[in-house]
Order: sequence, then C-alpha cells, then structure tokens
Amino acid sequence: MSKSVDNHECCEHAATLLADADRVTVLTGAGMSQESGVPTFREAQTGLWARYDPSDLATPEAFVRHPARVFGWYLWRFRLTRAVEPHAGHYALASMAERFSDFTLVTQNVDGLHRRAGSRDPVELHGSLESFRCADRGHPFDVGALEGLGGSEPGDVTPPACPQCGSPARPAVVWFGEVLPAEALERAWAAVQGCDVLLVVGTSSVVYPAAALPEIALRRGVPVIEINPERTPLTAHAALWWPGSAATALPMLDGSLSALGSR
Ligand code: BV8
Repeated sequence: MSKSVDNHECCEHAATLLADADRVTVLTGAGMSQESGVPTFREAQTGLWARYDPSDLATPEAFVRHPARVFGWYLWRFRLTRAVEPHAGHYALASMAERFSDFTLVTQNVDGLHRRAGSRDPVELHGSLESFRCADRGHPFDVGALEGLGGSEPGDVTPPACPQCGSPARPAVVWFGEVLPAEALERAWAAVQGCDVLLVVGTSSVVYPAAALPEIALRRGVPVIEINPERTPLTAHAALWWPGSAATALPMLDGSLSALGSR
C-alpha cells in the first residue's frame, strides 16, 4: 500500500543524506522504466501474455519447451523498448553522476534507457535486450535480421536460426536460473562495498543476487535511500523511503543537489 508522499520533505532528506557523499551507487529496477511506457514485471502482463508469469517465460527451460512463445514475447519487448524514450528521471541520474567523485549506476533493466539518457557505462546486471545471440554457442545475431519477423500483432514467433551454427537466436539477457555476467557482478559488488550512500529506485527487491546488493550496503551501515511508490522488503531497513515515482523524485533530487552546490 503506497502512502501519500510529501515529495519536498523526502527530497530534502535525500539531498541531506547525499550532500557529503563522495561515492554514490544507484540500483534501478523495472519501476525505473515504467514511466517511459515499459511495463514492470509485477504489473499484469498485457494482452497475449496476460496468462503467463514473466518468470515462466524468462527461463532457458521455457525457451526449450516453447521457443516461439518466448521468442515472440522478447521480440515484442524488443520493439517496445526501441519505440519508447528515457524520461526525466533517467536524465536526472545521468546529471547526478557529475556531482560525485565516484558514481556507479547498476541496473536490472535490459531496455538500454539509462545509456540512451547519457549514463556512461551502466552496470547491466541482467544483460541487454538490445542484442541477440544464438542459444548454443553465443554467436552474435544481427538484430537487423529481426526486421519483418512476426506479424503486426504480438504473438508466437519461431526463433530464427543462427547463420553460423543453426541454433535458435535468443535475447542476450540473463534468464532465471542463469548466472549473471561475472564482470557486471564484480563491478556491482565493488560499488556497494565502497559507496557512502546507496540509492535504490523502482525495484521490488526480490530477485537475487541483485537484491543482495542493498543488504551489503546495510551491513556496512551505509544509508540506503529507496524511491518506490510501494513498500518492498527493503523499505523497513532504508534510511529513507521516498514513496514517489522515479520520473518525479529523481529530477527533484538532482535539482536539490544542484542548489546545494554539491560539485
Ligand atoms: C542466478 C532479465 C545462479 C530477463 C531478469 C539466491 C541467490 C541467487 C539466485 C537465487 C536466489 N534465490 C532465488 C534465486 C533464483 C532467482 C531469483 O532471484 N528468483 C526470485 C524470483 C526469487 N535468481 C536467478 O535465477 C538469477 N540467477 O542467481 O544464477 C543461480 C541460479 C539458480 C539458483 C540459484 C543460483 C537470475 C535473475 C535474473 C533474471 N532475469 N531479467 C528479462 O528481463 O526478461 S530479472 C527481471 O525480473 C528483471 O530484470 C528484474 O530484475 C526482475 C523484476 O524485478 P524488478 O526490476 O524489481 O521489477 P518488478 O516488476 O519486480 O518491480 C518493479 C518495482 O518498481 C515495484 O516495486 C514497483 O512498486 C516499482 N515501481 C513501479 N512504478 C514505479 C516504481 N518505482 C518507481 N517509479 C515508478 N514509476
């Protein structure tokens, strides 16, 4: 149950927590992209996939059992993410990065919106929906070859075969049951081990190992600021719960930090 939010009061508290920080880490989840028009995992699946739970589609087993259903879902998401734009919150995070000597943006999102808003080198824990590869050997698959696949309506689409080895093309994302890219995980771990403040935006904090990152910051006694209209398992432990939306809260916060003259 989200509570009514006093954005100005929360913004002032968040800016105070950040004002003296040198090293800031941010962790974002699907809620970060919701106001760009990208549905979160917990919103009811729209249309055709309404009857499936995303975690039943985002697995290697689902891809083996129902390749066309899984590939069709990703093709629809791929086209949707290419059709939307970053919102003011994405741009605010890119601007905020310049105010601290060490700023690491870690995201669970695969939509590429942080990079498109100018965030340099975000840590993409769960890979990227902007690229595809083949299932067996990881050969890069040219997304140009996706043009014209499937009809105008979302639906099952048989995955095209890899031109090099013939195995089916799949999105270059991390599915449930798959290990995260080691380099991304190491960067994310190092960022929460060294930060002075952790800002967590738009995640339900239930998917691991990403959800373990705030736990590390909390064990270090580092203030955690959570921006989320709903409570999550993290909320009770956060130094500040800002029950606001990413597109509203982040530009306000960046404005406050700018007014505070923090670099
Ligand atoms: C792994 C890519 C080794 C694909 C995704 C303990 C340790 C390790 C693993 C596990 C463990 N316990 C369980 C596991 C297994 C599993 C897991 O965590 N399961 C969960 C369901 C319990 N983890 C894994 O399998 C990981 N692999 O660790 O490998 C291993 C393997 C097996 C067993 C042990 C070890 C891989 C996980 C990555 C899966 N891939 N994405 C794709 O995108 O299709 S995860 C995917 O779902 C997203 O990337 C995201 O991470 C997750 C959804 O979470 P959120 O981002 O938080 O989004 P959600 O919709 O849940 O919430 C949105 C939030 O935003 C809400 O709170 C809402 O209130 C808020 N919001 C809404 N609007 C706004 C807003 N906030 C701000 N502003 C708004 N406007």
